Amino acid sequence: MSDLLKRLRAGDRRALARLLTHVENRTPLGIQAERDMYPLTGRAHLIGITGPPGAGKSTLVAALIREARRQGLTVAVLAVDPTSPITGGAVMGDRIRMLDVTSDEGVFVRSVTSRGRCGGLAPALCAMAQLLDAFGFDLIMLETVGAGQDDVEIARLADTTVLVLVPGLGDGVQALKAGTLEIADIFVVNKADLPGAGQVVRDLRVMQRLVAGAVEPAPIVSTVATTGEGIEELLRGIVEHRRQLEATGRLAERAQRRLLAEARYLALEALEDQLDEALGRLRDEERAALAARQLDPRTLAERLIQRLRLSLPASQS
Ligand SMILES: Nc1nc2c(ncn2[C@@H]2O[C@H](COP(=O)(O)OP(=O)(O)O)[C@@H](O)[C@H]2O)c(=O)[nH]1
Ligand SMILES: [Mg+2]
Repeated sequence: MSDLLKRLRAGDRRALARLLTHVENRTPLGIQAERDMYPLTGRAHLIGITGPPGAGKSTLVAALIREARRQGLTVAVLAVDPTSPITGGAVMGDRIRMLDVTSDEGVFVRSVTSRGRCGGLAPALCAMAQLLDAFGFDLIMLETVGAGQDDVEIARLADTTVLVLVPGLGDGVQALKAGTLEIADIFVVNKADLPGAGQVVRDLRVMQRLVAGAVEPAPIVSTVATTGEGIEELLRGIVEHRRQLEATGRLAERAQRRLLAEARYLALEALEDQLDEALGRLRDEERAALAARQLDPRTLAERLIQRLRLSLPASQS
């Protein structure tokens, strides 16, 4: 076992930070770390925090960290800001410094910049979250800017998805895409100190009545992230959501769906790589035959499939 991995298992945070980079970049050592630590995962509560830019997500995360620490829970944060990864990370860093928890072993914050090949967040984030889970953090918060696809991915990744809304969102709640509302396990109406917050809450309630079916409407929590108002209630709601998932067996169901999706994604990625490779090795005669209408694409596709070397890229052993 590599030295880094030994240190990780011994609870060394610097080893954790370095291995997270390996996992993010999917180096052989990162892949090895994922495999090695996998049996230790499945304990942490994964919490997705999403919503439009400027809604106060980072401030909210900082406030949640403070509350969680007060309750003796350890917290790791992965902050993703696709529009501005660097400043996004820096802003989060500022908030954390503000908290004065940089020397607190129970808090770990990291910004994530890399994206999967298909533009998706999930592969890197999922693997990084797993490493943090194995390391033993109680709560893992994933902060992402609400940008359509990312929201949905986060919801798939998280046990509990918190959608942060604020007053003054143009057309308000109506402007949100239907899919965005559906992913929320908990709604937060942040900046409750500003005019219009009450209206957002009322709009949400109306919306929930309209779509209400068998499902219980998601709780709505008003917060002022800058002062900490409503944060205790929010954390209580988050913890309660997971407790309910566990009690009804839906937690295991979600986890299984997530892990299958991850396996599918990894297999698909490897297949794509090898398919591209096989296409690159295409013989000149075949290219010519294709153009001359002597070889049809379907037959070529069959040949390509036969030429695939069906295995995942090897990890360091
Ligand atoms: N008035 C008010 N401002 C807030 C509140 N929460 C956050 N802000 C401010 O909103 C701005 C954006 O916050 P930030 O956490 O960076 O938003 P993010 O882009 O969603 O992460 C900052 O200037 C915060 O100080 C709140 O509850 N009330
Ligand atoms: Mg932010």
